[in-house]
Amino acid sequence: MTKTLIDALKGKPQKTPPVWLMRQAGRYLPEYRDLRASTGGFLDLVYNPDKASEVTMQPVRRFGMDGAILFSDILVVPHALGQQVEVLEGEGPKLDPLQTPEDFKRLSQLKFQDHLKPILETIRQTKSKLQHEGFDNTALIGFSGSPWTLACYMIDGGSSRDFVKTKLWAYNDPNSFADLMDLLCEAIIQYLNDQIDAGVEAVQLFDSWAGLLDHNMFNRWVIKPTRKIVEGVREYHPDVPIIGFPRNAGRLALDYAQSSKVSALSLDSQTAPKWAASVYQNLMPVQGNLDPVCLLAGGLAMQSAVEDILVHLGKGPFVFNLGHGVIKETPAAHVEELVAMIRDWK
Ligand code: 1CP
Repeated sequence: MTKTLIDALKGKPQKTPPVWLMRQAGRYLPEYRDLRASTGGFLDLVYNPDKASEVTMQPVRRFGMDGAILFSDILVVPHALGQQVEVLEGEGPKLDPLQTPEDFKRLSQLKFQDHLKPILETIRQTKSKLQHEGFDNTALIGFSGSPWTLACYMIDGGSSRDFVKTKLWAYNDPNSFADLMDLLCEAIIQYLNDQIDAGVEAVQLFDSWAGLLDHNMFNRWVIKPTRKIVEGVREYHPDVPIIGFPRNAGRLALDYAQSSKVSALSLDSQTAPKWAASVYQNLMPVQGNLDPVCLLAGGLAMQSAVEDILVHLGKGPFVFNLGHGVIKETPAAHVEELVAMIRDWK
């Protein structure tokens, strides 16, 4: 049976646009906070298939989303390559940063697939829960961070506004930086293919920090590696849609749409829906792009922004989403209202 989300991502307009939200599982949901409180660290939750599949199901059960995004994190990839990763309460991720090309020797693909087995088990358990609970139209979405965004965390060692260390490395020593990117591309191709074999029906590549690069760097470290990954996944799984999310890339997102070969483009909130309809939706299906703060605000502000998105993008191949992840203070009632508005829209 075909699912509306997958059909939309393959270019077929839907009468009612399918909807899912980035970070739809997380701290804004009381049931997530409960489960999180009964588990040690964040990564313990991620590597526990029983609990991670429960968390994946939470927003589906509550709101009836058309997409269930695997509950995990982009940082499991550097972790599986042997880098030390912690996610600290209230502080975000901390990694033992790569400081010289010598440090690459600490990374290895030897245990990569073994390390990620619990996540593939989460996928299998989630598929079975979706089926048993009657969510026949909900598609399971897998994901990875893109090489550039992963490199940002691996070299800077945690969150940053500008990831200067990573950019400096790419400017000063592009050859060793290319070695790291090649290793990441290979690992990501393997990981996404494994996720698809385990049951995900679409995948998203999160390039959260794509907007930090000038046009030359963007081409070399965002577009080219993305195309390589798309080709590496299509070789084994030609029919599985691949959504690209080059966040804050501005005008460069058009180059990405034209050259990266992704199946669909996830838009950040800066992109005007009317413009996106004429420029991007002619090229490929689009996904997006309500401002997460507008969802937090709710009320009239949210209603008019949602209307604007639906009027301009809703008739073409389109998936409703946010321009970035749900903010943790967001009332669940706003998400409920949002989903109802989309379902009622004609
Ligand atoms: O204790 C907690 O609950 C930790 C908070 C948290 C959560 C809920 C982290 C740590 N990761 C996640 C889940 C997560 N991360 C998902 C789950 C599925 C869903 O969307 O519901 C996904 C897809 C991600 C992806 C992710 N992690 C990205 C890409 C998307 C984005 O937000 O830009 C990035 C950049 C990360 C790194 C990361 N992990 C955690 C945090 C707080 C961050 C962001 C740090 C930063 O802003 O630099």
